[in-house]
Amino acid sequence: MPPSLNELAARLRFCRHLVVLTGAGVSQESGIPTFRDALTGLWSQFEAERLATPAAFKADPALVWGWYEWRRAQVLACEPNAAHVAIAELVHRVPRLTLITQNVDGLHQRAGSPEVLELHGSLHRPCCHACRRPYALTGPPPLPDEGQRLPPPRCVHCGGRIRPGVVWFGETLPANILKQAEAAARDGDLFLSIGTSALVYPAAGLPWTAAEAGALVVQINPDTTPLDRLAAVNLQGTAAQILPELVTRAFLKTGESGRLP
Ligand code: BJW
Ligand code: ZN
Repeated sequence: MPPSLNELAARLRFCRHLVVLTGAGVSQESGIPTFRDALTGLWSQFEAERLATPAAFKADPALVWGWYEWRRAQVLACEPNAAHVAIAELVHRVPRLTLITQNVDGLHQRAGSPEVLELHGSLHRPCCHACRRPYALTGPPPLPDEGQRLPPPRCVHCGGRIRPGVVWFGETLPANILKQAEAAARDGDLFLSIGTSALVYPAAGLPWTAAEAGALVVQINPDTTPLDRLAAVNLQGTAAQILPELVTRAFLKTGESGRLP
């Protein structure tokens, strides 16, 4: 029988190394559409999966840059939600926490999580597509109209096109960050997979690595995913509903954790 929420809270209270993997679902309640939600408005003629490729950028850089600038403006207009805040709170409650995200929105950091392994980069750190040098953004973008093409700026060093600092399909993940995420998955005793469709590799392999190494894998998602058959516990619901309740039951209701700051 899967453990109840109270038993899971007890596992959380006494865990040694908590590993949290998040996906787009954790930001959904901040008003940011998930990656596999249909695009809306003027973007609805495109699929996110087709825009997030080096081939799309090569074919139509202004379309892809316009889409990312629109998304960056959207993210900057949103706030972290109760799920981001609960995760940030956990760093003070467990002996060791590794937070791994596939998200590029920066909301974990804005909620106060001090260290975040960003597997797929960040909307806020564009770089040159040719020489990879970082490009300094000069403040929030003017909100482009939905569907608006914007020519990407040029690199001051080599004249190459500036691109979003994210990892597209077919590109490799930052090796050092992936290595740290894989090491954490092998070491953790409790692994929470939150708000991810668990379809995109290598991130989707991390819970499998964790389970193989003996961690208890818990999933929080309102929908089904390929992880349903791996996770020892599937908490069906939204991240902002479930996480604060879990943290409260683990650390705040009993008052017996002994780990309060
Ligand atoms: C809620 C909720 C709420 C809703 N609360 N939940 C092995 C096997 C097969 C293929 C491959 C493989 N290894 C590599 C590949 C190829 C490819 C891949 O995985 N393809 C699959 C689609 C099959 N991977 C790659 O290309 C990666 N590179 C790589 O492996 O390099 C080496 C290599 C290259 C080529 C061949 C072989 C090896 C790179 C992957 C980069 C992914 N990049 C993107 C775009 C980032 C920039 C951007 O944002 O635009 O990252 S794609 C997109 O998917 C984005 C996301 O981070 C990522 C994951 O999506 P996520 O977060 O799971 O979101 P959704 O929308 O899918 O799901 C949301 C979930 O939330 C849903 O389940 C909802 O139910 C739930 N939810 N509301 C909680 N309130
Ligand atoms: Zn350059």
